[in-house]
Amino acid sequence: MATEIQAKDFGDFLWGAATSAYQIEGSPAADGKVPSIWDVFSHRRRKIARHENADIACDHYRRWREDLAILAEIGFNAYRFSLSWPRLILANGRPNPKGIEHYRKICEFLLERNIRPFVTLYHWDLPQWLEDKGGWAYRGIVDYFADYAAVVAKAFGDLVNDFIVLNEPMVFLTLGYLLGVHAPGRRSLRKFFAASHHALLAQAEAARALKAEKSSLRVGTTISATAVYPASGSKRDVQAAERFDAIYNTFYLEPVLGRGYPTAKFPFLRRIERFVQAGDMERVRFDFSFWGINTYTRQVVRASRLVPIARWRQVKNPTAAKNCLGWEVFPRGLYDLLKKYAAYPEIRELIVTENGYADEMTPVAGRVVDHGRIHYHQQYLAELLRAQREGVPVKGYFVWSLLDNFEWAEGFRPRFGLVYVDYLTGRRFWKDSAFWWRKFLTGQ
Ligand code: IFM
Repeated sequence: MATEIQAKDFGDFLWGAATSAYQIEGSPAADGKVPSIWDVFSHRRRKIARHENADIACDHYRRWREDLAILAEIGFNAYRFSLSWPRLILANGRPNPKGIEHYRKICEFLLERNIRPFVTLYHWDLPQWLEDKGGWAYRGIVDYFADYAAVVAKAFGDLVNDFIVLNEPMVFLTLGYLLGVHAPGRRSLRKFFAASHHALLAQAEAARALKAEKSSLRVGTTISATAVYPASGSKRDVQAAERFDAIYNTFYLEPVLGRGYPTAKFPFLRRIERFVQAGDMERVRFDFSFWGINTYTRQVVRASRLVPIARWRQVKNPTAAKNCLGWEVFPRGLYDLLKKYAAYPEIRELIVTENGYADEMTPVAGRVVDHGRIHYHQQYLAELLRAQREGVPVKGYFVWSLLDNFEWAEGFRPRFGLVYVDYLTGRRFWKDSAFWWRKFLTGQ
């Protein structure tokens, strides 16, 4: 039974919570920080629900001690957070000592409490000065990103052993460069394919730059993954599910493993080839220490001639449990994904770097009774354990998220945190799920 599992069943395991800089920090100009694409985009008209922005967000840049003390009290032994590139590198390309000092203090605080930092280099807050040169669609970004990674390795390599290069390339590239609903708000197939290829080149060069500075570092990266199932056994539906899988689950993985872009499953993706130069497919390869999997839901797809390019449509299950964003709760999907990725012989270690549940619950008499979230984690953990027992090398699980935060174009309404944040007063409240996690991890 899902409710009976215990942390010790998972053996020597990483238990963490995750956050990202732009979603929680606020203080957009503190200590010399330069603007990011999200600082700019969130202030454009009609881009973010209710005209919200993350200028203040959780005010975590100033309140980080309080927040990380909660993380420690819950009993996590790992913390995944992202570095803000525009806090660390100034517009003239020079490192910003104040930005470095800020994140060093965070790392020291974590290490003093035996919490292992997992540091993401890029969780979507590209410096605006680089977007002005073309952003990810500009090939020169590869060198800028590798230089940034070298600065990161020098600045933090003595404190941090686990780095994650990119967070969810599929998401920031499709939403930011194809559909225009995330920063930088571009809508162009050409830019999308160019940006996708450059992101993979940059990812591998950054990984090499980290290793060049300190070869013992563990360098991983994170992809978004959605278990996908055909709506029927018909050939057309099965092929639709394969196309979905190619773009959502393997496009940003297989080239890195040396298998090339998955164009056989989705021939339209061949359009990326015009951006591939001699030697590039060798350059995008990197032997990552671990692959991070961020997953929340599943998709069921049916073939549809009416939908251009993709030629599938999603089929919703009206009776399924869903989060407040309409994402189906489907724990079995985590098991299926872990098995799928473990089947690649090139992948040695998997970590669930994000998994969580969004609701809109608010405190009543100081208490947030978020039992939907507790149930979600229990069910997903049971599926993870099942995969682990069948030999999948999955070594950790990070809850998204420690705190309620800015959910990008959706603004602050969906709340993913174990800790409720009152955005008006800044007050933090432990939700019932935070107490559940403490009991699960520490027995207290
Ligand atoms: O909030 C995001 C996060 O930034 C990236 N992964 C998915 C989360 C929930 O949508």
